Amino acid sequence: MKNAMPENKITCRGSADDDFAGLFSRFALAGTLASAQPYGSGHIHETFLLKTSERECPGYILQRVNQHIFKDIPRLMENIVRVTDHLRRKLEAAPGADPGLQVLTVVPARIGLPFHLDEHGHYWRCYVFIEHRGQGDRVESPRHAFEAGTLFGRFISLLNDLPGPPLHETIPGFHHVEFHLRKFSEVLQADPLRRKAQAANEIAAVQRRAGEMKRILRLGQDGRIPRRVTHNDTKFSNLLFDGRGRALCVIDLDTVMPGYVHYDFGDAVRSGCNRAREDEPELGRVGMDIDLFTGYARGFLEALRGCLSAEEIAHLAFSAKLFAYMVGLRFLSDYLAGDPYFKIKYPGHNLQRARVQLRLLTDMEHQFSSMEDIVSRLAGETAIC
Ligand code: ADP
Ligand code: GN1
Ligand code: MG
Repeated sequence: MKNAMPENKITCRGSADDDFAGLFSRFALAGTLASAQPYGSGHIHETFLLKTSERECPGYILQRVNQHIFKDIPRLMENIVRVTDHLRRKLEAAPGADPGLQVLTVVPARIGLPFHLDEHGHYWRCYVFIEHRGQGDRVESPRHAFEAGTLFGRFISLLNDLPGPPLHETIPGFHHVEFHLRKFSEVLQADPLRRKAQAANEIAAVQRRAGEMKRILRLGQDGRIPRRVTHNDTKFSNLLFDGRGRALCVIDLDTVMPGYVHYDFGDAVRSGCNRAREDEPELGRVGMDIDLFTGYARGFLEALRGCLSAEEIAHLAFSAKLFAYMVGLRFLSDYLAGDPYFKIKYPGHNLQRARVQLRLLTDMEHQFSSMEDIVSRLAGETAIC
């Protein structure tokens, strides 16, 4: 793991014009604004750490929410308020829990809404900054992977009884592989920047596997696996860790909505069990660490003991391949389209990210029977319903 550092100064768009003092005054914040700095390495929003002059006041995370990706921010924030309220209520009743550190706290705007809409039409939101010592960008031990699995598994289990209507779908088709394949075909056809030739191998790798990747979609369509409330962006960097390496809090709740358990298992494995970074330049270093996989699977299955069906468990190992594939496909489409979606730091960044995912997928294919054995052994150690 590495400490959370302000990394995205280069890609921070539009921040120079933002009036942080004005924004600070719009939210129900305690203290006096001392500084505002770009923060974190997320690919989607413009994120800032706000510090106050008073020692006793916490820091805050202020985000300009990406409106190109999230089309209905009031509904998105409605989801987040429902989810964080529910998690907080559950944790308040749990002995030894610390909801202030373990759940995101949304700070409302002074007019009472959970966001602020500025005069330029930008949506802003604010969270209490959670003190942490590390993020899951690099996972160094099976113990950390276990911690991550426990937290993401517990997230699903705590939200199993979320009352009320289904959450809003904040990005339609977010994990619908056919939808992503259609977008890919369109951009390939148009090839607006004439980038197709540089990505010929990756394009072929995606096309070759398109059929087999529809498995989870079909299981869902046939009603063989249940819809649950899932996080849907279980990249390890969306976990905060404390100084003792314990996973504290799940962050980045924009995509919490109905999904399959496979989404949270698969995305976490492809992000956290890779020996290399998501944009590793040296492809020879990319590969899935089977010990990290085992650690993650153990934590996840233990946290969901008694909750998952045999059918769900049977496809967990496959979901890791699906997410290496689908995230690779999305990076590749974004590269071909001219990088409108994921923030980049250099022109071929998304192509390199796609290469890493596809290399990881190939390595998972080699290790697949071991992955299946591990999941079935660990699941056998936990009761299933
Ligand atoms: P993105 O969708 O762009 O990844 P995130 O919501 O994940 O946006 O936030 C970006 C980064 O900001 C995170 O990776 C983390 O470093 C930091 N962050 C977000 N919320 C908090 C919080 N409440 N406390 C501490 N750090 C946070
Ligand atoms: C984005 O928001 P962030 O940086 O945690 C993306 C995920 C991708 C990931 C790849 C809303 O995650 O789906 O898997 O990048 N989030 C969204 O790094 O598209
Ligand atoms: Mg994030």
